[in-house]
Amino acid sequence: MRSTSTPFHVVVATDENFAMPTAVTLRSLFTAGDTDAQVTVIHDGLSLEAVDSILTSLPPTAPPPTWFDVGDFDVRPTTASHLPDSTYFRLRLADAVPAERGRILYLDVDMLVRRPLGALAAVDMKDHTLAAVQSINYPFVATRGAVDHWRPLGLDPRAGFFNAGLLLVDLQRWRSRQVAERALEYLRSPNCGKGADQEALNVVCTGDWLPLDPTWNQQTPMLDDQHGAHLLYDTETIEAARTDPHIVHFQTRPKPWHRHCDHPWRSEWLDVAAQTRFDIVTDLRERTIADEWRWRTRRAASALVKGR
Ligand SMILES: [Mn+2]
Repeated sequence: MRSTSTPFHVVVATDENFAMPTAVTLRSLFTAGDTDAQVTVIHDGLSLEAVDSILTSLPPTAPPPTWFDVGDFDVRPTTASHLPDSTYFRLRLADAVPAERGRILYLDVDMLVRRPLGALAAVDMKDHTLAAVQSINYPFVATRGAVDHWRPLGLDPRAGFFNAGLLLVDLQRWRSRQVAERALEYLRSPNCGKGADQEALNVVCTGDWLPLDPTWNQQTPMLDDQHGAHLLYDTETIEAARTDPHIVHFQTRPKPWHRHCDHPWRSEWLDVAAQTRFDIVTDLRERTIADEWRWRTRRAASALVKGR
């Protein structure tokens, strides 16, 4: 059962560039059945236009989200990262919601919610700070690229490593264990690898997270048989997460808003996108034309340089 009678609280983090996918993720959340979900959007100064576009992309009956501006929250990890700065905003999630909230669900904005989240909201977290889905790419702490300095950090190499795209968070434990502060400290330490805040959260919460069924965070590598999902789950569990996931995570590029995306759940994402204020179909068409021109220009330039 839910620990409180208040509606489920969902937190997302975004910036101006991700306004459109944010609208799609939130629209999918309400469409999938969580019509009374409380939403907090963490951002770094969205334009009024972006805020308005996200707001008007939601069903008219949806409770309006609250907006939390991280201000000059400046995370400078010691290692260069391929990820957008907004990935670090999730570390502010406990500041962004009212103190009385027991638990919240953090979602990446490259996710498509397909089922109501009530069962997730009610999960018995068994005194863990987080519940999350184990990473398929980096299933264990000692997997190359997960926590490369696990030995000096004194971590169990065989401990699981989670994907941080979906986090069910016990806020009281998150605060009392100073998860955000310690994650920031790790990000600035020489041991920090390229895994950004996902790595930091795994280091800080190692052994302190409850593994969830993969249907709650269908990671892209689950879609084929070459990526080790079979080392973690039985065939039935994998099949269910593949064919009817509760949440799809468009984890890798191209994202569904990029051209050349052949992800099997893209068309469903586009269906939801079509219900938002963002004209993604026109956008994709224009981008296709722009890319075509860039390609032609590059080819012409390289022909000149190489003389052929
Ligand atoms: Mn993601």
